[in-house]
Amino acid sequence: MKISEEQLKSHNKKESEVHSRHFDEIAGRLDKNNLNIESLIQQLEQFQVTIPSWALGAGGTRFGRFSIGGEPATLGEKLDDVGLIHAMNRTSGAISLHIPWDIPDDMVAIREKADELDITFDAVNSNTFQDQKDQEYSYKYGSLCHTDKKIRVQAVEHNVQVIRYGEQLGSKAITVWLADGSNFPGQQNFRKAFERTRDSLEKIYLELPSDWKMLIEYKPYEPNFYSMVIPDWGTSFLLVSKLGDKAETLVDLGHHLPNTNIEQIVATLLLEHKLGGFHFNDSKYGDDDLTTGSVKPYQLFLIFNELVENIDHPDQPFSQIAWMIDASHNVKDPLEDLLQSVEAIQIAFARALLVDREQLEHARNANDVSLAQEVMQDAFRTDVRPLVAESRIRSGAAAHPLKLYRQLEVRKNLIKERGTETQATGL
Ligand code: PSV
Ligand code: MN
Repeated sequence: MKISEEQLKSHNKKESEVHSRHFDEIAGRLDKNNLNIESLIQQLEQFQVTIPSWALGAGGTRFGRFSIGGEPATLGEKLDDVGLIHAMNRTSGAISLHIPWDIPDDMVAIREKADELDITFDAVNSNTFQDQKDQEYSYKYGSLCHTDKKIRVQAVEHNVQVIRYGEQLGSKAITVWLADGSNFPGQQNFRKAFERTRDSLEKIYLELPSDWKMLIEYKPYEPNFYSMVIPDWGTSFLLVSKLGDKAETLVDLGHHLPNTNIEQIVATLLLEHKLGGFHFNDSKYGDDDLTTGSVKPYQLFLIFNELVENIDHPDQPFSQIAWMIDASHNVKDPLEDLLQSVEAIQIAFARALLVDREQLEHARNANDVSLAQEVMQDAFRTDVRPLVAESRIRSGAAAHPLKLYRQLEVRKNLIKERGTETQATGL
């Protein structure tokens, strides 16, 4: 299924009266506060959020999975789905591939298709957390940290292969997430596991093309429950600092223990120029992989507040940060969920752009705690949806992507095209 320009235009025409009223209202208000609305909208127009290839089908838990129907069965169909999202929001012009779930069998055809849909390839992801059918050694007891050199070599070679696929696709980064760790006290020598991991990462790092980055994720638990080799941002930071300039930390919002101050982690990584990117999602308890902004929108805003405060820093360019979603959809239509996530991220960004930085600085210096809170919450409580919609309309997208998605009965069409039995690769 493709969404035509006529369909977008006719949707926007129907929405235009209500949209103009809402937009004029907020534009007038912001104008009075001396905010440059044009530059704000331009920043929103330029902002892109990458869609993960593994989040286009229904996810599952270890208790089962409920099929959604019309799921993309091939990488080509996954690109089509990202194309649909991008046509509706013009903010999702990139896909992040997970190898070996999404190995392109025909590289030329896949690149051509991506070009047609105006989609680029963001970071490629390696997978040493699952055993594959044709794999010689098992990752049951770890990969890059394994006690057995043969297994470490196999895992390093896999990561190098992922880089090679990425080069052919035009990617510029590899994201490494390790499930390595231990389930019981005494099982693993922490120091040796760390050293072996560092040595393996060094070998992968040496294979990076000169204009590439290596992004290293961290996660406190799961699938190992006693210890993880890279459990937190500090350990990731230690590794990326040892590796070199091309290595940076990736912050997956779900990879923190409850109540961790993620915005403070973001601030510290920005200070050290080591913030490589994000995996956006939301959670109540752990790595719940829920729709971004659905549970803790204020936290998302506070994260963007740190990012915007640093937006003009030459050593950590905002445009170089990898903005990616990492989510799983158990009860929602994945495409609806992704549209909602992207919009929540745009809303958080727009609100952060509204923060009166001068007044905030003044409040901080004067230790005026109440005023500092007022400044933050004034921005957070502003309904910026008309600004986000305006930026979409100007870039040729839909005023209300989710509304259009439903009006066009996209899922029904996908089921008609692909059937009810297809299953996308991923977890
Ligand atoms: C692990 O929980 C993770 O966040 C990593 O990014 C993986 O690549 C992805 O999820 C797999 O679903
Ligand atoms: Mn992740």
